[in-house]
Amino acid sequence: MTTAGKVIKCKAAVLWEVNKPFSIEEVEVAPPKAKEVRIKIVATGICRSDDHVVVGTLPQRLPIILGHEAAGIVESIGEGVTSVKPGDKVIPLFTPQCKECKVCKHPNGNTCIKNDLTAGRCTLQDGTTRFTCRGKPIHHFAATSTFTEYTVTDEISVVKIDSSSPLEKVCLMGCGFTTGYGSAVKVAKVTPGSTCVVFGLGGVGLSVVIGCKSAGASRIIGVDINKDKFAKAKEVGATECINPLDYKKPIHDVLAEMTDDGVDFSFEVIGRIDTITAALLSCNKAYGVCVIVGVPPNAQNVSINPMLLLNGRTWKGAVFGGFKGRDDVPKLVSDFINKKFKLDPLITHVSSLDKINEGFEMLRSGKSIRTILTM
Ligand code: PAD
Ligand code: ZN
Repeated sequence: MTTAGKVIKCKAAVLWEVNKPFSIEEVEVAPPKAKEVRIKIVATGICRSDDHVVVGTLPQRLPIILGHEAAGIVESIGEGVTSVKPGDKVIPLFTPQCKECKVCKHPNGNTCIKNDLTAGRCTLQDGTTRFTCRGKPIHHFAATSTFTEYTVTDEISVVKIDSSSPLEKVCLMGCGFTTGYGSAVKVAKVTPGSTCVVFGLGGVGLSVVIGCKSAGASRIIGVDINKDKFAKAKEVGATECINPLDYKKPIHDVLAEMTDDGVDFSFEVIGRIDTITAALLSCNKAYGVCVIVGVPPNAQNVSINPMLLLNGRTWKGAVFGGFKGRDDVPKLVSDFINKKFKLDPLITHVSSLDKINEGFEMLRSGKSIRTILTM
């Protein structure tokens, strides 16, 4: 029996209030309108950005269905959709690609003006939601909302991937892997033989390490206050790891001594003001490149002496590794299928949507890298 054109009742994890657990609810998912796609989610990862919303540092409109790192299969399409069809394997994109705006048309821009991260409407492009629970409309997160068995996205926020893709792994291409890997290879443009430092060795930081290694960096230093992350970091390519808590000196001074005056490329993959500053100070003042990847707490500023840049440093930031979702994600998935890199080391736990709260607890306690929830 086809579900196309009908409301689908399914299970979803709803966040009703900040700092409260998710509640597993039956939700109604309306059919896709014109230029929209309804997707059966197969697997979704838990990313720290979801947790930023739960704890209130990334404010969104509530109630909401979070989740933005997923893979699934198209269930039905709205009028005028041409890039995907029912049955296609797809990845929802929290950074859309309309292909028409000034940013999409620029070779180096990826934050399409239609992205909802800056707009913060927590709806689809038409300004309304497709989710209802207990008679109330439920908001969308970053136009993806993947902690649900079915979701609806705009066509600009979804991309078809190879039909042989293992969805329970390539879901990481929807955020963590792509963000980290691209921050190294596309944003920083890490060079062969260079020295890199990565602050924060979670799912995104480890993906930066993988990117640095594949770009040919000869020295990759991991920095984390949780030494339990070091073994995995070395497994994916870190040549050494240090814990700032083991030193009396500021960590950028320790790194300056270790690297003869600063690294070529530094990455902040935590989302803290103090480590954003430390990462900037850790790269060489004449030619170092520092990339901000971590999402900092809302409305907090970094104060720096402009002299830190005047000598020649470059300071950049990017979402989604600077990649254009609809152009680049299918290529990354093919690279994965062709064994250019591994995703398995990032996946420490596989669980079900019902266990979402335990999954978030493991992220907060530092016990997991990525937990994948399968539907
Ligand atoms: P995670 O929580 O798995 O990893 C963060 C790591 O940082 C952990 O290993 C912590 O132990 C470590 N850490 C915490 N505090 C410190 C400290 N003071 N000094 C050193 N290490 C510390 O998170 P994640 O890997 O899922 O995400 C990392 C950040 O990247 C987070 O802010 C998230 O919101 C952001 C992100 N940005 C994008 C983007 O597009 N720019 C995409 C996805 C995630
Ligand atoms: Zn994410």
